[in-house]
Amino acid sequence: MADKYVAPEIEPRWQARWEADGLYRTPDESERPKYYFLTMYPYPSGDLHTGHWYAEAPADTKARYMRMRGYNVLFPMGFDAFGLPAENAAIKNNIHPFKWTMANIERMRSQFQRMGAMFDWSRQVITCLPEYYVWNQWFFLQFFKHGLAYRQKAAVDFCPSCNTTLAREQVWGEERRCERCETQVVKRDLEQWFFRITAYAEELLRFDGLDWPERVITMQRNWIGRSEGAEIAFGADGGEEIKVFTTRPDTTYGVTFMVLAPEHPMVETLTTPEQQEAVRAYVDAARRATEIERTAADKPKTGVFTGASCVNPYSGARVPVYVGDYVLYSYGTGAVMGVPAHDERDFVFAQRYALPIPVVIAPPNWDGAALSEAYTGPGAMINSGPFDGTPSAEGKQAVVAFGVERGFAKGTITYRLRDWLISRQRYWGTPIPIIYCPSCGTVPVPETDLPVLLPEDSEFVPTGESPLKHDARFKNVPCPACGEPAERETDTMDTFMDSSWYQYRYLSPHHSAGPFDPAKLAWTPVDQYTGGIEHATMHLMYFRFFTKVMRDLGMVEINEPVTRLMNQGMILGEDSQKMSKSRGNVVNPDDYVTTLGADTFRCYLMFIGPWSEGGPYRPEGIEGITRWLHRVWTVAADGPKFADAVDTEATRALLRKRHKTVQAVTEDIEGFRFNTMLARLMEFTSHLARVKDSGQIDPAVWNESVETLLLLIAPPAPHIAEELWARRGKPYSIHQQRWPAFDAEQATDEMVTVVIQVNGKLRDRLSVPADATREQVEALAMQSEKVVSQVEGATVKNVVYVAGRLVNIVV
Ligand code: ANZ
Ligand code: ZN
Repeated sequence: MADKYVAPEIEPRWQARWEADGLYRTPDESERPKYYFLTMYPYPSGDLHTGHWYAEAPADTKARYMRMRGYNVLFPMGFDAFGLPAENAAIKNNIHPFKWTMANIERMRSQFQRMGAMFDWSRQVITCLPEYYVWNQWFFLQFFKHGLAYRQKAAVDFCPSCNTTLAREQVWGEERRCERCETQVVKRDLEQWFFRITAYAEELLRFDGLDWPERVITMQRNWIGRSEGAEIAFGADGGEEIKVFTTRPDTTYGVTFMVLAPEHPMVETLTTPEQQEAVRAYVDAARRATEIERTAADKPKTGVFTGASCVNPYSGARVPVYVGDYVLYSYGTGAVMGVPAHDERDFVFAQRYALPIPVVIAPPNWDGAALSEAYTGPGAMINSGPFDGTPSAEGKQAVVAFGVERGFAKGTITYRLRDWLISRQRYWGTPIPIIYCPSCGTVPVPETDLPVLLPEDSEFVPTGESPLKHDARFKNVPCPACGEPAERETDTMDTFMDSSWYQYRYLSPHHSAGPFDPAKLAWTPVDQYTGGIEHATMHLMYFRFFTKVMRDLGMVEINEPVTRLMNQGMILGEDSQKMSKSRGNVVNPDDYVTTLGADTFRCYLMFIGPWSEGGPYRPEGIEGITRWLHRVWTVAADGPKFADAVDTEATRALLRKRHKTVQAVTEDIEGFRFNTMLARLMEFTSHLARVKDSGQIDPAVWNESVETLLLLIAPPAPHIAEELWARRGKPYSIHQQRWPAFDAEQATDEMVTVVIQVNGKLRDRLSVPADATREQVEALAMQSEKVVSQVEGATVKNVVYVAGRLVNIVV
């Protein structure tokens, strides 16, 4: 009897060997086809937790499988090392963010290695190192040069008592109070840097050729929010024009009021002296609320009359102008024409302020009575001058064309997507490479002066203002253009910048002549990307945007960074809640790894349920996996003692089981169904265990079957597979072997025809698998329609069964 399966002894031994041999180094040149498998890199928060394992172990399994399928697989890993948590932890533990981050990275990398993941660590990327973030700065300069980076005032939260701006996390509660002094914050406009992602809105709506989850595509579509409609100009008092964006030009004859967003510049110019005070109070209050609060469906639609009016260019009607916070300044033109009969928000607004609600689109079977709610459907236009009788769908075009001809309307497309605000008033990020000079203005740092290093000795405790502002040595520099004293930009970049192009850095992580070596571009695009659904919009939008800009700058030739995307679900605590320290439901993977081993934990996580769905952790399930791996050991570590006689039936059955298993496991891994893959492997193992002791399996078939089992478990359980492979005297390494093939014909069940009789008379013939049990065949016979019609109402007295030949039902 071979010694027992002791994972904690086996696993570190193989890990050291793989590392020493560079088994997982990915060559750039290979005869094998390339396969770039990218999984979202983690934030170096300190410990590799179960969530990381849940994301990475199945990804590693798939990557290993692709390698065995004959691909040259690039499977890199790195750390998303800038960002707020490092600053917070640094403050709490009184340690520099750099030290804290690098120590965490060390620790997490060794945990990844202990997981048995086949990452090629020679390609590691750490975004907080100058050799990485220098290219963030370089990209920024290219964007700037091409008009894709610009500076503009944008609203940030500001505490009037502390006299400082606040990060979003520093604003508390519904009342939006400062976390330090509890004063209500206000919005303040700060000059901030933006990337012009809106220039790509239309292209970002196209997903041709992408194998992405429908859910992500929908989320991105909604995020971009394309609306077709028209811009219509209403002449206001004093000769100014109010432009509105509407998706329903067909309702224009039903406008009874106008609403401006509180931030709209015309609020100030239009408000009459009598309304001054009321309007100002309303605008101040509105500026304290967030967009989400302002546009919540259940929030009352409020407003204040400005005292001014404007004229509907279609009907000539004069309508009052309000300011109201359900209108957002950042969308469309920041002004809305109120059509209460056909828009829900306008309807409640009109009711509240007793404004008329004329119907201009006739609802079906409408009797002319006043509406009790807005009618938003289609219908014939009425009370609409020359358009009366026109169906609303047609009316949209006709009304716009009419206005275009007369110069007060134009067809437009509006997007919800906003430009990407990249400025952060934080220390732990990439400095923005810009210098402000009193005489030359905004001067980009010359490329030759990069990187602009993040000073290590700045005070980084957040004050709400950019910490670098208080670092005189950083801030005061000569202007690169004229040499006179100037000031650096002291904001740092959003960390989504780092992850927007990191997949290119893995190709040549230490390349110093550019963000990546163009000679390595054959790796792109990424063939498979995996990660959490929480990145469906921001990261995955910026990611696509970057590649499109890089294409337009002539750096790459692809249109999309990722061909195939897969989102895993989330692993929850035993209580089905998100794992968190405060809930006390956190599962520590290290505990399992040191006792049961990484293979067990990997397989267990994959066995919980479909990877795409996630689910709660169930500690009892881990025993099943433990038992299975011990059984694999018993089956494969040695033996059997082959008898002289060979049972050909049993041998044939094993062979068939082998082909069936290879086929099913292959299909399951392809489809990321790791749970059913493991179920098949368990079944196959049981089959092997069942027939092992007889010793009557043909030795060649036995050995082939056992070795097939090991090859199939090599991706999910790489250590035990390698160990047993070696014990069987097979050549190192199992991870360099080809994935086993199967013969579809041999994988299908052998069928036999069974005759079905009722009281000795032939009634039906059924084709059943040769290895079907008596119960299965009897059940099938009883379901046969021809049998049912004979047996109905009668009592079955006896069933005669001749295996593989006949069923006779006696009634
Ligand atoms: C008149 C009208 C009549 C409208 C009607 C709708 C129905 P989507 O589809 O989301 O693009 N709107 C325009 N700008 C706005 C802003 N800045 N803040 C809040 N609402 C705004 O919505 C477009 C519609 O939302 C526009 O069409 C406008 O109301 C409103 F029977 O114009 B509509
Ligand atoms: Zn200058």
